[in-house]
Amino acid sequence: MNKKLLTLIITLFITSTLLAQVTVGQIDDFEDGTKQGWGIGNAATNQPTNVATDGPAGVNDNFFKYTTNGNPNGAGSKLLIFNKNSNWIGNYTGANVFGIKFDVRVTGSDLNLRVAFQNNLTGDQICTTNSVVVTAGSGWTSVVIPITASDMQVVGGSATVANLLSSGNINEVRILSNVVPSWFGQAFSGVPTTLDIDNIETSALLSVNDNNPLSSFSISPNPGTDRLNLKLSGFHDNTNLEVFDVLGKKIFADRLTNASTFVDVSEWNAGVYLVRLTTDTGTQTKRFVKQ
Ligand SMILES: [Ca+2]
Ligand SMILES: [Ca+2]
Repeated sequence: MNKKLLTLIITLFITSTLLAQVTVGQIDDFEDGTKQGWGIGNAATNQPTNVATDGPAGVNDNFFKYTTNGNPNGAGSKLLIFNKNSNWIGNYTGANVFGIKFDVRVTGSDLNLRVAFQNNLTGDQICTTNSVVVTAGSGWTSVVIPITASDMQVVGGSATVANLLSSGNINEVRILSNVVPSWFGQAFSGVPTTLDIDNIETSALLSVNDNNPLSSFSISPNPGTDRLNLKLSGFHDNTNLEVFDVLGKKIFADRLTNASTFVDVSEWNAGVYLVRLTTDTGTQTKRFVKQ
């Protein structure tokens, strides 16, 4: 084969592979009338649907609806949806995806929502350690599920969470309800439970509250060598600072007493760190690179 043509084909292949990967800010809003790759097992007869109106934005806002069949087990009984589309696979750490955000409405049973991932090469599985509780009958609610290495635990196989998140081999994402971290959703026996969901988005910034006072917290310089300067738009009591390394190990923790502060990072190893601020109203995480 012609060398130039071969190079072109290889370049196109690499480009298309990169384009297919998960990216920050991608949103499944279901406005195209499809399920955008979200689904449940093929064996179930109660398949989810795209509903054309009554989403979080009201009239004509499409959303994804799944109702469990109320059976104690088997196809269609578990509160679990998954996606294997190319835009949901890849390297979440490398893509700076630290959270999964979505709008959700629940009827039937209260849900303990979690996000789980699988590595297709090893079969290893991870799930978020803490659940986000959504009460049945409370209408549309916005939630963010943090998915950094410190937010998740291994639920199948022998991977470490950090390695799986950065492996580039994630081939399946799940949104599920379970009282414990798991690769599987729980069945609500006898109680058909409905999950309405919309605007499923990958997020670089974690905030459980859009009015979060932390929304303008900044880090500088980034990358940095000696000092990590932190600036908050406003100061709130009970603001805790934690820093995690890329393996999810907490390497620094402090309670802030001021809207602007700094941490001496001169002794830290070069690499990527996650800087997390937590107040009574929410949590936000940013990425810091030590040179
Ligand atoms: Ca929508
Ligand atoms: Ca629409």
